Amino acid sequence: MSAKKAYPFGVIEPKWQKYWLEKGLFRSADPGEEGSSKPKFYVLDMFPYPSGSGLHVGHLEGYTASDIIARYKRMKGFNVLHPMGWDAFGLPAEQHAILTGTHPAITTRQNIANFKRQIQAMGFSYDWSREINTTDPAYYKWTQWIFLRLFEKGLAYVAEAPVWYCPNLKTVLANEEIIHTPDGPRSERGNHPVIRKPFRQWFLKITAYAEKLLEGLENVQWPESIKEMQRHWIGKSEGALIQFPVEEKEFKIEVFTTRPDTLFGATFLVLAPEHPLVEEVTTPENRAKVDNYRAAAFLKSDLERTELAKTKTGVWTGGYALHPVTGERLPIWVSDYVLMTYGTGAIMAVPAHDHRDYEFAKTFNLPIRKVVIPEEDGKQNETDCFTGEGISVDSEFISGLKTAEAKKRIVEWLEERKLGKKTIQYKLRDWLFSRQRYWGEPFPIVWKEGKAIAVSDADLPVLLPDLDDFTPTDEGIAPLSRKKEWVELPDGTRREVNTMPQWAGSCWYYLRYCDPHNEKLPFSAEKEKYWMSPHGVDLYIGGAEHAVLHLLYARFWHKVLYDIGLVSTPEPFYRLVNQGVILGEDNQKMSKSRGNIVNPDAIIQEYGADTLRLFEMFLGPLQQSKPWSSKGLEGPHRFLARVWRLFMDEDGEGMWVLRTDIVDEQPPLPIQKLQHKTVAEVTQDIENFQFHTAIAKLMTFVNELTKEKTRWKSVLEVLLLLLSPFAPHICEELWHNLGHADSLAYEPWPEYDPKLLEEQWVEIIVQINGKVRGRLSVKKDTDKQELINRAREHSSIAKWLENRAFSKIVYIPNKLLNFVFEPKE
Ligand code: ANZ
Repeated sequence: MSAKKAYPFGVIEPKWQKYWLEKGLFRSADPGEEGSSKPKFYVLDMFPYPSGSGLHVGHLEGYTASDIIARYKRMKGFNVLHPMGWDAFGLPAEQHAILTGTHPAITTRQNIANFKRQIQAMGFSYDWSREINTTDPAYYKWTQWIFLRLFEKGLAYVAEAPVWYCPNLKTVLANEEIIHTPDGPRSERGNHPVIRKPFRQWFLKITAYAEKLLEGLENVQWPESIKEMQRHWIGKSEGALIQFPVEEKEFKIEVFTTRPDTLFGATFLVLAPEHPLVEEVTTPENRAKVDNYRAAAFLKSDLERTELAKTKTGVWTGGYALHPVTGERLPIWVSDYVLMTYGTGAIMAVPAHDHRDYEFAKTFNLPIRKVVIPEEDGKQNETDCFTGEGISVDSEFISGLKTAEAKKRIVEWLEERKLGKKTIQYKLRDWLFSRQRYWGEPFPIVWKEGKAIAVSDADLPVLLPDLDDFTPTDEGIAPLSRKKEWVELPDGTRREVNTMPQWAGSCWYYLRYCDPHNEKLPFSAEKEKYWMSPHGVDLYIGGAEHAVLHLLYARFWHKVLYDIGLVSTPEPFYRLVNQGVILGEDNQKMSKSRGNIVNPDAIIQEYGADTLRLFEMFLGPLQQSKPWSSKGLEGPHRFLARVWRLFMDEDGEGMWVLRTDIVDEQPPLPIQKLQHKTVAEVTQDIENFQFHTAIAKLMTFVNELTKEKTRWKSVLEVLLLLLSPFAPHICEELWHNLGHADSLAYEPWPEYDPKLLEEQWVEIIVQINGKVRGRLSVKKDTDKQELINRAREHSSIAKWLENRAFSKIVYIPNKLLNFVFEPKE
């Protein structure tokens, strides 16, 4: 008997998939429906873009993890929302259409069918009655509707701006869609070179939410690295704006600095090449030089311009500014290391304390004046450029002050004389929200006499019309502009011809899952509140590559919806878990060109979905990157075959029958102990997303049981329940063979008796305002935060914690956790 065909997965798996689907077993109960009085748990996957190449093993890693949690939570007594859908607008379907002439809607439909087949073949417990598709007019109607809410609030506007344009893709791209490589800036999608070009575009005012987007990060359970990336992207800097009068002119140049305390070390000013005052300050003798320099700078990317290592370039304008305190003449230069898109586009250069200014001063022989010294002696003369904080020197009335105090004093002084003020700057830019492409949501906007007018809600959706030719034009004019009868309306208005970027549909899809068939609203308040309270989606699993794009955009839309009272929580996603990247067997990123992509269909054919699920989790810790190994499939497969043979035997004709030595008796104490230990450990591991170690413990359990002469039915049942979130098909089959009529999907998760465990297990009493509301069995010395998380997710405790802010948590190690709330008014 070959190990591969060691049990009949080819029969069992389709059979149970059909059973689950036909019974609608994983339909979650909406508020008011039977089952909705249970505590709820919303576990979300990042929905896929249905590409032509089908699912890859990386998708399956995250989806397997979320499915384990969904199945586990159901058994723990939760009403689980676990939906799936398709993020189906986007470039690849359109590129394919341009090449083959097939309408993107057709390709998309085929790809979705293929993805769905592959996902269902994995036995994931999705509630398919909630399936959504961002390209469905019944869905994008509401994407347009939400856009109109942003438009009404002044958060969507049109502006002419230099933006990234990709000549290959023939579209403009958002900052977030550009990657900076040693060969210059490139498009994230397709890796094509991109250039800067001025264009009339739609923008969303995400900058208005910079502070809220920062603050909200404090209240979510996300990996610190992702929070850091968002903080960095938002880029908050506290500093000052300082006015420098210009010699012989009426106007002043305003600079932004984070180090106003270094004002007395400023020896020249630098303007960005695009700065409007360059014209005004440049003297006739310097004009030609300055103009040439500006033209060259326009072609460079911001990253090229600001790179530290780069040799500094620049030109003198011939003009002078005056130091606001001393009145000293400071030459005004133009250099491309100063960006027009940040601060005021002008800086005071302090070469003794800023590296870039230092390089510039060295290159052009400009004076360097030291005005800050380190607090500790000794370090004093280590370098000519000291960027740290310290004590001000040679700085008139701020000399002798420490940096923080010096900043405060100088800003007060400038504010009193209206020469400057405190300010906060963000690196975040408004979100470029239009694309000159076909396959996206049309804007619900018409134009009249140069004015953008909202299409009324009653006229939504604005349907995407059919086209014969999807090719964008060289000038980046949207393909929809060719459809004259669509663009020109009888009342003389013209439709907006750009479409929304792919990110639009994924900004709110998790809300639509709460109420996917609502025809009157994007979702009802009641359903939104039921599924999203108290803190948003309970668990969101997906790739870390979405750290700033999707996860920032969705948070922004959510916060706008929160401000207009459409959603009940300030943040969309409470807990975020990133699965690690699965590399090819060669330890390289999987890609078509390397030929190291693994096709799940072939594996399911050969080993079955249960083996693939186990294997995906057994590769290593969920959050870590790890290489694929086809040889590794044998291990989990043999394990499942061993599980099978604990229950089943071949009869004389080669048919599988239930073993005759399974007994309905109390197992001996050592087996009981093993069982309770396994339950405790597997439970703890699942709670901590340590699926690989949970599987290892189940393997040990099975090995030990295989050694025994007797098969105790009660122990075998516990094994099936524990294994079922990982390998649901084989467990359903064996559960059924043991004589159960119903699926095990809603059987209570096995309990364990702490008395039967070694003494390192303790029972924690959980109190709410001093009243006992539940108990948690955990390993001794489990830390406080972990306990709080466990309590929040515990079926009988969770409801006491929902929607309430507690004032303190009393914790007595290994004994008690008491949540203390302010009394209700
Ligand atoms: C004087 C100074 C002295 C500065 C010093 C730094 C150190 P972050 O922290 O990134 O906000 N700056 C301001 N606007 C700029 C622009 N448009 N392009 C390039 N550089 C710009 O950096 C703020 C600092 O970056 C500002 O503070 C300014 O240089 C520079 F010892 O002003 B500083």
